[in-house]
Amino acid sequence: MTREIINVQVGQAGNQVGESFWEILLAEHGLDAEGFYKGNDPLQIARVGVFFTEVEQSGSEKKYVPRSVQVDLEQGVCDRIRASKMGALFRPDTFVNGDSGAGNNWAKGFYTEGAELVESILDIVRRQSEACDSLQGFQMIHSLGGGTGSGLGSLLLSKFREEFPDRMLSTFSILPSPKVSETVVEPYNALLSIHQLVENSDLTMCIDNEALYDITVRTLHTKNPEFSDLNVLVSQVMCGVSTSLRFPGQLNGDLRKLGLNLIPFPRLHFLMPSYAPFYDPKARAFMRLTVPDLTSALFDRRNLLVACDPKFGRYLTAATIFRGKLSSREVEYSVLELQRKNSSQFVEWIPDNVSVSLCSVPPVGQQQSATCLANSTAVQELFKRTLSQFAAMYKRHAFLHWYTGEGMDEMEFSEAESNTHDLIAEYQQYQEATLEAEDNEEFEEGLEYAEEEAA
Ligand SMILES: Nc1nc2c(ncn2[C@@H]2O[C@H](COP(=O)(O)OP(=O)(O)OP(=O)(O)O)[C@@H](O)[C@H]2O)c(=O)[nH]1
Ligand SMILES: [Mg+2]
Repeated sequence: MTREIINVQVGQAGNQVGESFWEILLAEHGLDAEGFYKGNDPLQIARVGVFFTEVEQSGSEKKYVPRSVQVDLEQGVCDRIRASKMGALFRPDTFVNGDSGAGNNWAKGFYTEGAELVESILDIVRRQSEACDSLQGFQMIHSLGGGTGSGLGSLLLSKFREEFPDRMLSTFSILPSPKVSETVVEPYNALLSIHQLVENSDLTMCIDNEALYDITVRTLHTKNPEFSDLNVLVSQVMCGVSTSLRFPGQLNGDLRKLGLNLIPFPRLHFLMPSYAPFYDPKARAFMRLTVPDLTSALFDRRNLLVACDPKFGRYLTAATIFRGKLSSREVEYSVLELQRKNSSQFVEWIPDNVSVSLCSVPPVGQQQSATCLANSTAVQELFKRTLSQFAAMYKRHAFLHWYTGEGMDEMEFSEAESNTHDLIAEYQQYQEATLEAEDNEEFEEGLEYAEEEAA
């Protein structure tokens, strides 16, 4: 039986990243631009139903279309996708557009412009879920810096939670960076979204534009990266992350199992993806990575999609997936070795906290690759960065009238601020937690203190 996922892409970043994600997915599953299977490896097609719906065709050929909804509050991006070579593949009745945009305002996405579109989006989602054998959950692609992906995206998550309480909700959430965008209110939009994600998402893969920019400039030697350059990285990583969901295998085969292995505490579900190899296309011919090279790259900050240093935190859990014709024994050994040599970086109170899986199908055009999803306490750096940018403006109530003008209560800003404070404190507590009992008492007290502070 197929356990399906519904993809929902919201706003400009969501749709642009989604476009490259689906393009790679087609290639990996041997589908042509019209959705017909042209491959020759049964592994490619075995679990194609997780992300694609089979459509009846006259004749014997089967056609596969993405199970996806494309949402934006402006026309432009979706129109461009409709007109692109990918455009023909999405069902025309799965596009939902407004025309006024959310103008970088989270409140417009969540409370006003976006709220008007919610019912029509839910209608499509309901129809898609009814056509499923056994829906496992949702995947949302969106940015947190603008108004639509962040505001309407958050609203949609809360609606999914209400209507599908027992399905998994996962997000690929793109965090803003001043290196990539100059809009001043992005920290507001991002923090308001984080506040929602803490409650309404089960698994959030944090994709940080700051890190994407750095990798593109430093590793790929692209001088002035554009969104399309960054999105190639994001979609590679998304394909890596979803490998265990899309190909047959034992480990982490669905979103719930992935969540079970990675999330020790419900609020701490913000994962940092890393990927190897990122390469300069010009140098590609000379690349040949050994298994230990791949492994150490996964735990190297330069391969991480979040601009923070994992060395300053500790790994609660991690899931690695290696692709290509690799020896499973060698892969397991090399991950264990890495943990042994860096044992202080992995919390000792979760034994065996790094899982390893192997998929023999490599990414198209590559011999081998590896992806890691890490639940590391170092992710607090990302929240600290966003929080301090938020707090600087909020202290003076700058730009607040744009939000209250949409009917938003100022309280929501302070709630978002204190929720994020708590989140950072929780990561810090678990970073310092040890096996010993006396420390644990202090630890419990610390947590209680943090809770009282929050109340
Ligand atoms: N990586 C990446 N980031 C993007 C892309 N497009 C926009 N961003 C970032 O996303 C944030 C802006 O959000 P958008 O997705 O453009 O906004 P939106 O969701 O369409 O919302 P509004 O346009 O405000 O209604 C900024 O931080 C941008 O740097 C993209 O294609 N890729
Ligand atoms: Mg937009």
